[in-house]
Amino acid sequence: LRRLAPLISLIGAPTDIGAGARGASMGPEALRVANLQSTLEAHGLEVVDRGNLAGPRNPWLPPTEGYRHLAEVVAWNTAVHEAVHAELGLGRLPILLGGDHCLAIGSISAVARHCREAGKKLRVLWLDAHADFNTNVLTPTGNVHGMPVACLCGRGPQALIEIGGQVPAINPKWVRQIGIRSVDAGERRLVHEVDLEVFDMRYIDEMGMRHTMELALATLDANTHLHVSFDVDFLDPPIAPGVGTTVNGGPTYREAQLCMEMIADTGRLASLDVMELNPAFDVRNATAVLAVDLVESLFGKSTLMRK
Ligand code: 4U7
Ligand code: MN
Ligand code: MN
Ligand code: MN
Repeated sequence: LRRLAPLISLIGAPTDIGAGARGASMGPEALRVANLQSTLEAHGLEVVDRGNLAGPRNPWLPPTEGYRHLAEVVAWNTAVHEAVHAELGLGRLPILLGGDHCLAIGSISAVARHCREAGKKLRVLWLDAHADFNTNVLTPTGNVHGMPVACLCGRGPQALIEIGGQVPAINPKWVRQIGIRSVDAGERRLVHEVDLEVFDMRYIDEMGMRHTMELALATLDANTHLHVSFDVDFLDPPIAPGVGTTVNGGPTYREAQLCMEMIADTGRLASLDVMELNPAFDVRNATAVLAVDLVESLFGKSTLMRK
């Protein structure tokens, strides 16, 4: 029995409020210019572009109590939370176009709230060079884009951790991180303390992307909502220069494609973030085009027709 194609909603969040470099605010438009909507439509998917959310400008200030722009980060995440939750309530599949990765707090807290209401299990795949598990005392920068996973797990400022109406929004056991290769010293201790399941680049080197994804996707069932939070800096910098925080030694084009194809094969993908694309660092929009190519694979493109 063929499942009905999902109805997709694009939600732009044009801000770099949590980032360490300006420019991720231009990410949503770069993904549109790279033909995200028509690329998905060519696969028979119905896609509506809800346009961009609005929020405060970036005041570009140093940290206060370990956070940069906390009030503005809360405002943006509240807007993202409401927009993502509304799309899920309509039975649609939201794709959040970032924007920096702090916005995953709003997005994933909305997904978690929806799962509670719908009686679904949640699995979060976090594709990133970074663990994003800092707190205000551990962070070397104060940039909240390095803190979203910790906030979602209840380690963060009250105003951010309570956005989804339940603290913590998620259990760390629901998360699988893939591609990690930059973790700060204090952050690493906290990752171990909560026993976060991390498939770092060393693991992918030794075991391969196929085995990694088999484990990361194990124990999904028909009642699982699968959320993918795709930080574009997951990818190897030479193929994806358009990000603010490159880290050498990421997945190759083929490894990233396989990762996306294996997620598509589960048929469980129900929400997606495409984050941290920074056109100010990009070369002729190539990173945006690559991100669209990978999203296409996430929704079932593959080179040979499969049954
Ligand atoms: B991203 C960093 F110190 N760990 O906390 C920090 F290295 O969303 C980087 O994954 C965080 O891009 C990167 O500022 C956040 C830094
Ligand atoms: Mn990230
Ligand atoms: Mn990152
Ligand atoms: Mn980044």
